[in-house]
Amino acid sequence: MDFHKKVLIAGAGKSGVCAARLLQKKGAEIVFYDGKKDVDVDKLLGQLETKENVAVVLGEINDTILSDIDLMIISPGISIESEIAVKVSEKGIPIWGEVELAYQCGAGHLAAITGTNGKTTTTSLVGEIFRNYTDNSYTVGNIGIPYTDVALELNDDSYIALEVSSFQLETIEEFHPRVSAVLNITPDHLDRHHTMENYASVKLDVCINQTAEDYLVLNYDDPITRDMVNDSRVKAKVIYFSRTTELDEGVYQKGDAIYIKTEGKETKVIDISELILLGSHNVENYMAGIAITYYMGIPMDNIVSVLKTFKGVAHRIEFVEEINGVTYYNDSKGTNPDAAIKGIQAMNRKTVLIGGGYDKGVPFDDWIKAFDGKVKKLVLLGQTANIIADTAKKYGFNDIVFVDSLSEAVKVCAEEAEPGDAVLLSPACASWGMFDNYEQRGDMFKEYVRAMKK
Ligand code: UMA
Repeated sequence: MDFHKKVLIAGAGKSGVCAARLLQKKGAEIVFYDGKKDVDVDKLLGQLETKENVAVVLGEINDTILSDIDLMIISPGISIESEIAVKVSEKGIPIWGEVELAYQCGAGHLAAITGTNGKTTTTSLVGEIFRNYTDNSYTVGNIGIPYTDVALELNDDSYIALEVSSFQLETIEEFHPRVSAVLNITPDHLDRHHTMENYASVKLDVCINQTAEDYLVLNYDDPITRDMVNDSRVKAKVIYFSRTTELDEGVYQKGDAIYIKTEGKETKVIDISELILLGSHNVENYMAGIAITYYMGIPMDNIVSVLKTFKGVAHRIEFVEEINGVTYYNDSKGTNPDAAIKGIQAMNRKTVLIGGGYDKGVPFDDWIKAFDGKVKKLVLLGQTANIIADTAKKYGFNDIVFVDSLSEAVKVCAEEAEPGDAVLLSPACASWGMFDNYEQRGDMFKEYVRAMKK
């Protein structure tokens, strides 16, 4: 596609900056827009290839600016129902996200991974398996490195492990992975997608351009993803993974080992005791990773050698320190109730739990029910603090402390926890509003914890 066009980039975060850099290399003229009036324009422009042919609009955008725009690239942080996106779409201007833009400019063998939870761990595992097979491999997307950042380095031999969020899937057109995966669906981002049906549906769009030559990996144990096979958008061959059922084809747990069955032939892949990451949710992530990479054509030897060494990702039930007999865990990536349930389930002792954050309009009932007598104190902060407290009280849990900041939360936890206890940051909410992202929240938590050791 010829990109000698005038492109409106909505959102001056890293997704927008990388899109702008790519488009400048392709000869585009850029109009940057951000709703935040206090964006540091010098810093923003300093990150671009050139300041020439770049305009920056902050706060309101007027119709004159939109009059000669050919394409809009929207950051995943901005809703497609936002005023600017609606205006642009009413003018018939195409709206893409970083995923569509990078796909149209890139090349290579693409595996796209979505779902509510386990995306980052699975994408990271898939990326490491690709790297074990070839140096020409990339791990990008919602995981934190925009796909657009590497698109122009890709060639036909590249292997790309792409984590895709529901927001990024709202704006795809030609995006076509060789293998796609929907790992599971539980409530998340309902403030943006409104209903579970919409949310699940946009996730399945990951396969919308796939053909019978491609593969769609689905979780057999999740009723929503299992039924996706019946959706008319699914043209790809469906490969299931399951912890509970021996499948006719796919990857499954049988006894204490993981097996793969293809064309009726069953092969043992690995004993679960050889895997480093604990928890049944991680067995699912491993199985998804095996299915994705196998159907991407990676030899089983490369897959198994990475399975034995893969240590997971930061901010996901990450051990931080043991101080005065109390073990601190950072699960800042527990950004929705289902992810946070996995966090609390992984604790094998009394736990002081830090929760709360940005309100995505999801219910907290199942998370509170998962406390299972393990949570001795719930320390709450952020927009959802009162909503969570009300839900907890409904289930008879009253050991709640409200705090105004993460540093205060860590202080309270240190006072409340006794030797042998755990302190767990697993907020069940996004970090937005108080932090830039979950990484910053997790890093700050680790910093406050480590400061107590000095
Ligand atoms: N903004 C507006 N108007 C709005 C909303 C936002 O102008 O109505 C502006 C903000 O002021 C900000 C920019 O848009 O300057 C958005 O920047 P950002 O830093 O929030 O986000 P991006 O750089 O666009 O980062 C995105 C993803 N962020 C979100 O989806 C919110 C990152 O996913 C992703 O790693 C990155 O691109 C690269 O692909 C993070 C995330 O939280 C990890 N994802 C959600 C999740 O995993 O649950 C979906």
